[in-house]
Amino acid sequence: DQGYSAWLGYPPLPQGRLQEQYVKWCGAVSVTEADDTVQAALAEWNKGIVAMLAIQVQADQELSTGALRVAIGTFGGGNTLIRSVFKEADIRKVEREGFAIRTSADHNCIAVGAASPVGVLYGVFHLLRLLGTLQEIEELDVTVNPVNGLRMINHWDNFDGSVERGYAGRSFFYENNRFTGDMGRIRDYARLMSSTGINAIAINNVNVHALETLFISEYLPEVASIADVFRLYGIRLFLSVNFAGPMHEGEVGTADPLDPGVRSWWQRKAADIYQAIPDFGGFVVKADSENRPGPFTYGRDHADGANMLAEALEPYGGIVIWRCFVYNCKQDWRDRKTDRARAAYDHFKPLDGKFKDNVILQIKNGPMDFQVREPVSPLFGALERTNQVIEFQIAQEYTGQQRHVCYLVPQWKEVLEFNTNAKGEASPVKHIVDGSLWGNRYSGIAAVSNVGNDLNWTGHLLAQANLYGYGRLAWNPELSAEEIAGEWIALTFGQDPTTAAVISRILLDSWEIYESYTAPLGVGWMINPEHHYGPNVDGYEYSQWGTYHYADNCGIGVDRTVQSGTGYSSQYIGSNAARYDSLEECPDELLLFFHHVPYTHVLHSGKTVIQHIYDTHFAGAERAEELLALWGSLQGSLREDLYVQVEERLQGQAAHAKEWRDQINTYFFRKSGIMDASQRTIY
Ligand code: BDP
Repeated sequence: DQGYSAWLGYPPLPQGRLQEQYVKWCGAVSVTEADDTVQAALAEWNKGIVAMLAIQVQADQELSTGALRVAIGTFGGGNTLIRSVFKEADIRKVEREGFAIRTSADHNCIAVGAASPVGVLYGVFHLLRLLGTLQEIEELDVTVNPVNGLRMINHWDNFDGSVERGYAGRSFFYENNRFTGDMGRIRDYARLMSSTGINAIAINNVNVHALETLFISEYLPEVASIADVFRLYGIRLFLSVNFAGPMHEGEVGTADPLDPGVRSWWQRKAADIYQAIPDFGGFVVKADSENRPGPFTYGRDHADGANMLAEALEPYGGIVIWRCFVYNCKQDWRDRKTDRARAAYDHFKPLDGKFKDNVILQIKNGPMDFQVREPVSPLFGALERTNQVIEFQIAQEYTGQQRHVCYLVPQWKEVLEFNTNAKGEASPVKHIVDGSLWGNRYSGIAAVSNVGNDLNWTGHLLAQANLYGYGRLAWNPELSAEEIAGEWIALTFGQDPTTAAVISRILLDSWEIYESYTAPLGVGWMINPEHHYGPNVDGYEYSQWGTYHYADNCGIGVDRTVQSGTGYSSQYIGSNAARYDSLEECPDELLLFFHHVPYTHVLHSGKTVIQHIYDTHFAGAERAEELLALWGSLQGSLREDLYVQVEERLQGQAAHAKEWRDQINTYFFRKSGIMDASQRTIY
């Protein structure tokens, strides 16, 4: 299996009281609806029960009336058990994608009821998860609704089969400019995603190349067949589109958003798409960014561009997801006043309130680009009248590329908890992206996928925890990183407590460890250009991408203060702006993001910047080695096929962490000429 079944492998549960309880209640199931999604839920239920409890599930009709059973269905679906267990008041609390589960002694059943078939499916996944994590089920009484409306995955898959920033093999959607037609795999993928609560997937790269512009015309039938599979699992399909689409197909000589020919071209496309895919989600657009076409070419702004597409999709209920990753990638590195970090805010803040209400702006979590440490994007809090989703990157482009373990849920949690001050004290990012702070029509979370056609989906088996964790967090940001890790471990590896403790520790320490041996104190980058893997302190220092550390013999860091720097700190609100702007108050982990300081500057930790660099890099490499030892303690207690693949990755990580340590320490020793206080060897 090699990890193919991921967290839906349903490892057998240990004998004991709970397992007996499950056998007692779960031996029979009552389902009356033929709906495909309800049937998918039933199939999942049967699969899970057979595997976890080693019993066959009897169908309802074969039972005597008093026997215990699980009843699954929509409130209006005609299942008498569902209708008798849930009263009007219960039903009112369940939203379109939510569900209720109640153990009813009176009716001898556990009822999983929902307003819609997909709610039923989510409810079944929930109940299976309760079993897989050994929870009591005799007194269940819960109503669960997703916190975020849009829970989206963005694929960066190309039609040629490559995956931009993909670290888990090639695409399973395309190969060689054709659709793979591997519906089995696509269905398994949809199941996995749906089990975490994902309800939207964009299947092609935001960088849309010439042939991919044909996804909305010539290739619509193939796209539609993927949408058919997604639909079973409550997932709406989205496509990334090329803003210059009308020109690519040669029918219109311009892509000017205000040109009537362009507008009607997109309207015709929308009509064709909805003919083939009635529940098509909409478009994802990367415009005027990294050489992609966009409205700037025509002197139009991004509201003009987005609204034109929104108008085309509006009659069908479609939405435009317009990315805010817009910056000048050809800036002059000698000019310390230009600052890529400012770009998203500078471009989009002035457009607040100008977008149609089926446009959503998609904002990367930080102002730069998915670094191991960045402040939260100041656009969160700045847009009061605009739908917005946050964009995370599950793919570990800058966090070890799925060769290093880096559990990102703690990072995402930190971002979601960040208080923007937008509406006083309690204005965390999570309440902006769930739509509650400003009362947005659309809101939610999107993230760049980390999957490919590797048998285990994510290359590094432990990177599955990020995929799982992302979905769970998008469903409910209140879950803790520990809880999510615990679930994933139990569902993947089974119930052994020692295994759980070891893997949980590896996951929860991994972000901090990765951060400690890579770029220090929030400055970011220091990686090899283009492929972005491995240390290269000056790799981007003298290029045009706007990603600098400004290290010289006296000091390091980017001055983003108002007085002497780029003024970026002023894009934050109130105390956040003041804290980041102040050398004294700026948190250590972001010091070099906001300030240029001498190597002898003393941190809140009491260490100088240079000693911090040395210490964290020695400790980080050592801790990477310990991860391997920790994993080694599980040999024999884990399935061999799973054990060996992680062992191999952790060996690579331990060696590579030393390379990082040595390059970074050497670089700064030579630049600064300052000895390590502990006199360790630095080359
Ligand atoms: C950067 C990637 C690049 C993407 C870009 C984006 O390096 O490949 O195209 O983001 O988000 O992180 O559009």
